[in-house]
Amino acid sequence: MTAIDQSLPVIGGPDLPQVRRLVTEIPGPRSASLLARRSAAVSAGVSGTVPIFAQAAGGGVIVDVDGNSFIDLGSGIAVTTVGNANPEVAARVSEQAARLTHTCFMVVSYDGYVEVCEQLNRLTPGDHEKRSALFNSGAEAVENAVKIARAATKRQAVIVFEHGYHGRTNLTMALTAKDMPYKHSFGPFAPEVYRMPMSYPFRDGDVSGAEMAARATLRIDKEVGADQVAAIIIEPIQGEGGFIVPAPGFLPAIREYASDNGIVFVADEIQTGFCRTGSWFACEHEGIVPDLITTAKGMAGGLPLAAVTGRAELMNAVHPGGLGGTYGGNPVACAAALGAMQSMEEQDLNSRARQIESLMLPRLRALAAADPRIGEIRGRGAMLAMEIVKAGTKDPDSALTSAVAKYCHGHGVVLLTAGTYSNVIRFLPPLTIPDELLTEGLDVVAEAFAAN
Ligand code: PLZ
Repeated sequence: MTAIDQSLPVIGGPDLPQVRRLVTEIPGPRSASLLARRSAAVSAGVSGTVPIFAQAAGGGVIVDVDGNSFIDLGSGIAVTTVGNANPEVAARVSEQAARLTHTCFMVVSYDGYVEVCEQLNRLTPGDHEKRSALFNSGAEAVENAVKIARAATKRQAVIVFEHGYHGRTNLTMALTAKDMPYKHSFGPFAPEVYRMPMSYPFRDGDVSGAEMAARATLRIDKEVGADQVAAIIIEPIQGEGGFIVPAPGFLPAIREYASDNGIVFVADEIQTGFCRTGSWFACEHEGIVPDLITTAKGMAGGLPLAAVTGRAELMNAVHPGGLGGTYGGNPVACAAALGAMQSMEEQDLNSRARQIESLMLPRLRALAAADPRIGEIRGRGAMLAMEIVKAGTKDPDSALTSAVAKYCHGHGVVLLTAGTYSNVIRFLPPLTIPDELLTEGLDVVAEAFAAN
């Protein structure tokens, strides 16, 4: 059962046939049998979205162990931006794995770590002097951003926003807004975390970004005290919260408030970063230069790697030895990141993300115009979403949302949902997906609405 079936693709990447093709019911017999083993071996606390097991993936498809080929509109939650099994990533990973797999950067240094930091310092917004530190997961990067901000400011309070998502560790659960499934029954949570109102144009009515920012900063002044605040952490476009793009002016006003009050402004670009929104970082759309930026996901083409990058004086304010971890910046993950960044630059994936936006938006807007249950289309680049409501209202319809996703999963499309109210369908295709597959994926989404 564990042996790879040689009649199915054993090499993924862009050469896989770029087709949607179902050859069994979903799940097929091999996936069904692996699902049974999964539930007998894996904690029930770890859930699954699409009931298949993957065999190979690349371009814009995921092939399962029964030979079904799915259109991938999720990129493993915004990770395989450069395509699954990207050839440059795979080549560098195998070269690195054959040379050395680990020394622990805190014990013996290696060049890949330094080169990734150089690239991060170069690519992130702002031309000030920067430093970076590498970690394993997005949550770990966010935790370390808080450590750095606290050490640098000698303050403790951390400001986050409604609908925000920052991870599943104890501190990052405290930073995350949503109870189910992320926080429920896992408290107590870390103290000194304060949640402020977020600009959510679809639900705010006619309130400008500046007004929403003033609501938040007045509350910081009154409830926390600006001079107590170490960091303000915000996703420039909220990911798990439902691809909420704040009203223009909101982010710049929060950024300015942070500067005026000696608060470290942290942009969590773990989901939005690395070409996803049509620029290297989503902050750039409003000309924001963060003090610290957290990155992960798309940066390393599928290998676990995360980073904090920021002003040298903040990053260097931590005592020597204060940051680290056994695996942070593992050489194989760094090799993958260098391959991924090379692909992004060589293939100009920022332009590709903008092309994907112009291909998808008219189609999504036409669907919304014809169906009152689609309340809003929003997002940027290859990070687009539809918010699903009961027709004629703004009441979230999570049942319809999951029915649409389920229909897509049964018809050869990997589709993800999101949102505080679990009523957002989100599109995060790999930027290597061919146009025809993207269009076909949207055809299936349209069928899903018609069938529900
Ligand atoms: N910050 C903005 O999007 C991860 C979480 C999926 P890790 N988002 C996907 C899930 O259900 O666990 C994320 C993010 C933002 C931080 C994180 C955390 O990154 O690598 O999952 O720890």
